[in-house]
Amino acid sequence: MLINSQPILFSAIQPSGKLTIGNYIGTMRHWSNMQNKYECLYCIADLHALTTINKKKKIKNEILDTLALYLACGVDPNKSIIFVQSQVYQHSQLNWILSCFSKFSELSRMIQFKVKRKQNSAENSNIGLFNYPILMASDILLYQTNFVPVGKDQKQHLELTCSIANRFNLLYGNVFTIPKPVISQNGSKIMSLLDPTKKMSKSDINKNNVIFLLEDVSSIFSKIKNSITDSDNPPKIYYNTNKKLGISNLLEILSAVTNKKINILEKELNGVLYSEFKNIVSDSISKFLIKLQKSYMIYRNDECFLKKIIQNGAIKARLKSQETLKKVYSAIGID
Ligand code: AQP
Repeated sequence: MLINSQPILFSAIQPSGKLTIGNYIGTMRHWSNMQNKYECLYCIADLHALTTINKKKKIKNEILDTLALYLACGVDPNKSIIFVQSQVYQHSQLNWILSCFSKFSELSRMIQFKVKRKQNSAENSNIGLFNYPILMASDILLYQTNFVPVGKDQKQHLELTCSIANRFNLLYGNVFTIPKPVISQNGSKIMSLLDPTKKMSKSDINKNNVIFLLEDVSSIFSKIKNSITDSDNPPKIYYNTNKKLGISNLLEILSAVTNKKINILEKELNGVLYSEFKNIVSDSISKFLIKLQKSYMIYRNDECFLKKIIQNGAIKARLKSQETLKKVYSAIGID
């Protein structure tokens, strides 16, 4: 049973490839606990994924993989609404309306658009990539969301969501709730293993940069062994994202998979060599992934159950989002 008096929390991940430990640490690891404090909506953002995926590939399987991972991370369909974005047409409807309240100049400033455009070459960049933040604003605003747990990379998009909502509200009254980001102090931006100046991303062409949640654990040791640290002599393990990017990144990952605070880890790792530190990190990631993957497999093997969750989630999400869409239509006079 959903308790409607709780604040509303919305979070989503694109099924644009295999989910990474960055996705987990930045958002998913918080989802299970959040169900006790909020009315949660967990969305699989397949429309967003269309901006970057290979268009010849069908993402049906990725959607089911993503859902099974949500469940393995402790999302409970009896407590939360879990749904697939494309099955709730209200998202596309509001997307168009909000695009008429968004400015070209503000979208052009979005860092993620600039980064992805570089990766895709100008002629391969589609308009969806540019409009991505408006669809994200629609996702959030449709549910009168109070809180949005995100990684640091999405902060700018959330600020834009608030600007669009405020602009709309200023004209038409309080149609939309203004959402707040929930960005945790640690782990909100897990970096690439071979280049700790850039974010770990599921679409990275170099798979050695990334730890995937469903990858064979036998590859973890070599990925972590080759990860970039520093040449400090004597080697020292402490958290400092200005001076020690690589070490700090590994500490954030270790902290998330062991549930130990970074300052405790720093003490435990005092005097430890980098090679030994990397062994500890690899070992802890592997243990964590083996447990997660075991639970994932149980859910993933039951497609009937997964499809039922998607069906039920869509019904609930449509009902909820329709209330806001109705308000919006009425505000602009197209009801
Ligand atoms: N490296 C990361 N560290 C912390 N949080 C991260 N997130 C993504 N990467 C990291 C957070 O995960 C949520 C869902 O992300 P998404 O898949 O919807 O979009 P994204 O941010 O574009 O993620 P990727 O992995 O980089 O995907 P691709 O490669 O497809 O673009 C978000 O809350 C995000 O902050």
